[in-house]
Amino acid sequence: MSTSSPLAACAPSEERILIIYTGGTIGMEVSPKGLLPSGHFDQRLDQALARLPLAERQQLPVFDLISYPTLIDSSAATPATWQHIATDIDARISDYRGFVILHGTDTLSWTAASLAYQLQGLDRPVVLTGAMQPLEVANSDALENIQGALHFAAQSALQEVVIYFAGQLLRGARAVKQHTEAVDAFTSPNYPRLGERVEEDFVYYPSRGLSYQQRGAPRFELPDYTPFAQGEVIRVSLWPGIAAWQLAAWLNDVRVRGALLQLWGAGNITDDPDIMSVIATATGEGKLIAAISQAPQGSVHLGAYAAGHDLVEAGVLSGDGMTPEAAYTKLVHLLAQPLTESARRQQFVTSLVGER
Ligand code: ASN
Repeated sequence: MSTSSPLAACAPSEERILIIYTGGTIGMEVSPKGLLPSGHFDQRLDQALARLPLAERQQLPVFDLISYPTLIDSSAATPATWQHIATDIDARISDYRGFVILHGTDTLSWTAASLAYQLQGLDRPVVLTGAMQPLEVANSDALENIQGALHFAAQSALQEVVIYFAGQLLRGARAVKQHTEAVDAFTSPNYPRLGERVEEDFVYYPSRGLSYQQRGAPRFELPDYTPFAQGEVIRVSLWPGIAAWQLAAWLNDVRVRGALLQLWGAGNITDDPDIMSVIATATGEGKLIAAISQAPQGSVHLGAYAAGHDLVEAGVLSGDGMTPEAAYTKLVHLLAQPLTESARRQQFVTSLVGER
C-alpha cells in the first residue's frame, strides 16, 4: 500500500521522504481486547494533517507512505523485523532524501540500534518515531512526533539513524525507553541529544552527529537475521543470589551463540567461582559474551574491582557505556555475519556507529 502527501505529485522522488508505517500505538484503535494496530494510516494521517494551520502544513516536506501488510504491536518485533525494515530502506535508498519509520515505542530503540548497524555509512536521515497515544486521541503526541520526524528527515546534514520523540532528537544506538506513560518516553543516558525542537524550528547540532570520518562511505551490511528470531543471543541481568546452575541453564544450551550480561555497577559480578567457570566455558566454546551495567548511566570498567576482574580473563567483552539495545543488537549483527571470532571480538569493542 502506498500513498503520497498532497504535494508529493509535484516533487521529484529524490526530494521526498518515505514514511514506513509498521504499527504501534501511533496508529492503534480501540478493540474489545484493548488497543490494536490498525490500517488506513495514509487516509488517517491526511485527515490529521488537514487540521493543521496552513502555514505548518506548507512547511512539511513532501512524502510517500507505505504501510506494512501485517501491522504489529512492537512487542512482537524480532530480529527478523529489524532485517525486514533495513532491507526495505536499502531497496529505496537512492529514491528518497530521508526516511521516517513509524514504530511502536516498546521496542523502538531496539529497532533503531539494529538499523544503525545494518545501514553503516548511511548518508541521509533515517528517523524513527511513534507515539504514546493513538493519532485520533485528543491531545495525542502522534502528530507532533510525525511532524518533527519529517522535518529532521529532510535535513541532509543529518546522516545517521535517529529517534525523534517529544521534541528531542536522539542517536538511535544511544537511546532507551525510559517511561511507560510520559510523553517524553525516550532518553539517551550516555550521549547528548543530537537536536531538538525550539519553538517552531527543528534544530540539528551537527557537532554531535556522526562525522564522515566516523561513519565512512555507505556500506550497508544486511546479513540474514532470521535464526536470531529463535533466541541465539540471550540477555541475563544479574540478581542477588543468582546461582551458577541458573546461568548454565541458558549459557550451556548449544543453540546459544552469544550473551549480554548486565552486571552490577561499574562491572561487578557475584564472587562465585562456579559462575565464572560457566562463563569461561561458554567463551571457550566460542560464544560471544559481552557485559554492560544494570545502571542506566555510566560505563562498565571490567577489572576496576576485584569482583569483576576475572570476567576479562574469562573472555567477556566490555560493552562500555552502551545501552542494552545497542549491545544486544550488535551481538546479533556480528554473529549474523561470516566473521572470524577474533574479528567479531575486535569489532564489538570498536565504535561502529557512535554506539560507544
Ligand atoms: N505497545 C505499543 C507498541 O510498542 C506501545 C506504543 O507504541 N506506545 O507497539
